[in-house]
Amino acid sequence: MNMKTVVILLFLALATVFALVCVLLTKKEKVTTCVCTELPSPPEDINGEESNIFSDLTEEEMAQVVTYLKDNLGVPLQDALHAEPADNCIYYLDVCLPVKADALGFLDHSRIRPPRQVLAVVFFGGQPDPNVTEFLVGPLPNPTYHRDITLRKFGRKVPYHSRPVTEKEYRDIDSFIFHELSKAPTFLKDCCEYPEMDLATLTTAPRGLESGDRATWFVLFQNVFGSGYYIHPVGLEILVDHSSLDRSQWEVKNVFYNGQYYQGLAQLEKDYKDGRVKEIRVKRVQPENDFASMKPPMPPPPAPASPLQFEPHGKRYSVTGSRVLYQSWSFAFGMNVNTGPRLFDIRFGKERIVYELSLQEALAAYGSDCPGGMSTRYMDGSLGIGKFSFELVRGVDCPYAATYVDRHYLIDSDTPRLNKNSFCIFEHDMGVPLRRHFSNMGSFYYGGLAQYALVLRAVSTLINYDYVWDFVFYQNGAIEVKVHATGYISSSFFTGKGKAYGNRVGEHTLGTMHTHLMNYKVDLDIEGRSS
Ligand SMILES: *[C@@H]1O[C@H](CO)[C@@H](O)[C@H](O)[C@H]1NC(C)=O
Ligand SMILES: [Cu+2]
Repeated sequence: MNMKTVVILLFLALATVFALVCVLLTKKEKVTTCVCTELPSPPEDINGEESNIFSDLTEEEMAQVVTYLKDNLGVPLQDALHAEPADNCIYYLDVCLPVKADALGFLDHSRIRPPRQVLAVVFFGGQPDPNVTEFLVGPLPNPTYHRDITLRKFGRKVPYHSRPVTEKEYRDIDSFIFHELSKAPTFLKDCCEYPEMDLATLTTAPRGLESGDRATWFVLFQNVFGSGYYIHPVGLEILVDHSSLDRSQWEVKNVFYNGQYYQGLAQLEKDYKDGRVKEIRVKRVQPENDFASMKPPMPPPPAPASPLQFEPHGKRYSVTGSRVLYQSWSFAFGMNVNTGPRLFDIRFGKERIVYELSLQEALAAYGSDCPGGMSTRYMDGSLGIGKFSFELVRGVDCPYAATYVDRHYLIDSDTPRLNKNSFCIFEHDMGVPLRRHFSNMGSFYYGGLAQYALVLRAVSTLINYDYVWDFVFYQNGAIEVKVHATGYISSSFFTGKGKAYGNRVGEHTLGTMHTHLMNYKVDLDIEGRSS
């Protein structure tokens, strides 16, 4: 089959959105990151730089809040890294930005600096009526209060079954699935050369169709070392009900293999032995014929080095903490562990033109003739667009000379983790003039302006996909927001009937039809806040 069809690099020149033709215009103050009113009078801090009211939490701040919560919630808190569903644990922390009026009061009207506060999301699994609670914790650096803001924010209790799946729960589900596989040894030996073949599971979402459900289709793939296993499905999919807080009560609700459903793996084994399963033998992929490999099949021929841009007089922008200055531009930037990159207080010249410009969600909806694929509607904000924003490779992910910035996050664990060099900032020649005119009518003249722009970039790897998030600042006052999607496609097993749902990209692989939707919040404040 054709290599090109398989590969992987989807240059979906998606969603090139100019901020001035915005996706979403939020002029109302109703939308706030979290509820931070009714504050005790905060100590005035005159030392911090202006923009740091928008800064992400530092590693030290996260540690302070973890310690505070452990000492003050009055219940034992397990580390989410090891917590069972029936334990209490901190799920994640994020800075709780001040409401806009307080932020502007401070920035524009020399009012008091809003206190630095934290949103702490806690899973209370260790009580008769488990729930998810959101606390406002403050003020940093030495927290003295925590307030339950759940009811005010959501208007109801947040049900425990709706909580996101932690890394620990994924590991436990995996052990559960591999234990279940031992119920179909003959079938798995014949279809998939298992256990010689290394199998891996892939989650899907949503985890049910109605409130209360917590059951996920896991799709099995051949795990090839150094390869995107997303395009090596073996045909087996398993619906696991992991709603019980007692792991020994988890159940296989359904099994799908090559177009047929079975009640469980023991049933599949029995039906197979009785000759009622149409099995397709999937061969173990060898490294030399692995169409999913990122390794070139042969070393590239020697070639002169590729062009590089250089900055003859050094950088023409500066990055101080979370604030970037570039020509007439100034903005603060950060990363929400769930929703991804966020920018605040974007000024052009002396004026603030955007209060907030932030990614909110990336959604991908799939079609397939296999249950995992056909039910998949990923909402990546629930997986962690910021959490999965990993290290950028100098000279590939961003220009060689870019400035790289680290981010810490705290989710699924009590220990802050470091995503090194996960933002990059660079000024670049855009390769096309901003404007030009050559005249030979009436008189001869030429006027042109070379175009350079400043780019803030992060890349999130959400399972198979890699989304390149760009925020581009042009000399003429335009802001461009764009995303490139690359990485691997998502796939289903090719059952013979799959062509209505995508393209056959491998002997057993159906590249499934899908659509992407990215949602940004843009709060424009051009010429003041009222028009
Ligand atoms: C959730 O559990 C916490 C901890 O026990 C409790 O303080 C809170 O009131 C509960 N929330 C609701 C809405 O029941
Ligand atoms: Cu896609």
